[in-house]
Amino acid sequence: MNEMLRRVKKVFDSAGRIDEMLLVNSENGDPNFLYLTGFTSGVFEDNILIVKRSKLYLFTNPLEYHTALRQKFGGLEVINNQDAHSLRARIKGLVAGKVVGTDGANLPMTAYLSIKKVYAPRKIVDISDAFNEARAIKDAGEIRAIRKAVASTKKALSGIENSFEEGITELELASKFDYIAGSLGAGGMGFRTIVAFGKNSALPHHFPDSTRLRAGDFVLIDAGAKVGNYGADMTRTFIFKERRAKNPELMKDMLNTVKGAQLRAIEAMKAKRNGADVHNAAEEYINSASGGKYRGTFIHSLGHSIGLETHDGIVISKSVRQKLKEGMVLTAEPGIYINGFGGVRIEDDVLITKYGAVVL
Ligand SMILES: [Mn+2]
Repeated sequence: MNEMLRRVKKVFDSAGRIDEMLLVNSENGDPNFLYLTGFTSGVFEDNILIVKRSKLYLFTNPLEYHTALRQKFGGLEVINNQDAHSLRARIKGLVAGKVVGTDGANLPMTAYLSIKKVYAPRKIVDISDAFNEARAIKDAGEIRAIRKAVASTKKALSGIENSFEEGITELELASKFDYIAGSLGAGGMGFRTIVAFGKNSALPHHFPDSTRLRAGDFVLIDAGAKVGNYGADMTRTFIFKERRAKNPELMKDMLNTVKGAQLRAIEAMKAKRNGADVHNAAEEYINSASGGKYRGTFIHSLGHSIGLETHDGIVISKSVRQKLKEGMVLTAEPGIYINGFGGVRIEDDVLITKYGAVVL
């Protein structure tokens, strides 16, 4: 059984009783369509994928037929739809009277209603949770892609300080970062690169704007290069021209405290550990550091799983009782945010193995 058919099996195994799956890769793209095809090239808008336990049928059209054929694997049949009538007949032959699992999180209502009407399945079941469960544990191919994405993100982050200069805007630095990541082999970014200068760094999801860099500012960069369909998610915080900062001692103390918190979290990231324990290890460290002056400044969750999507299903926060498992890839990203002054976040991507956490 090849890796793609093993993914199919994983989803079937957690989906409960269904005869087959049917995905419609709508205009926005369905990550689960990518999960089951592994396609890294092409758009496949409105293409239909029907999945049986050991066979997948992709209904595509002349626009991307050859793109699909080039990425074909054992078990996948690519059908070139030339006319709507024979397409409907063929799909109906596969679907009518069956219990069909579909990706409710990514299926537009209009597509759902049309499947019901045109193909007449016996029942349509939402199996988006089964996809999340399968995707939480990465297989070897997925880990390979994530490692590459992390490597180019890390490399771009380690060279970005060379682009710091007084007066550069956040937008300019963000596009420089994306350019560098692209030249290191990334096929785009998994999300819009965050660059925040000075007090903007206290806003965890600040979008880069025309703010100019000044000596003594924090520079926070949160970015994730994409390789194949898989993205990294990393953050570094720098102090630009530290000797001209108004309060360099506080800035350095914030950096050291966040580093310490991240270390505590990563040490706690072991299989079978509760997600909340991992979050609390970091939060308690921040709350009690430096005489308690950062109490309450860590204002988001410790991390989340990454993969086909930047937020790939699992969250590590104080309210989550979910246990970590081998094969998960999670971020560890504690932060301290002081509104009106600035913020520090450090984020790395971690693979859970039977020997504990491995920082990618
Ligand atoms: Mn993140």
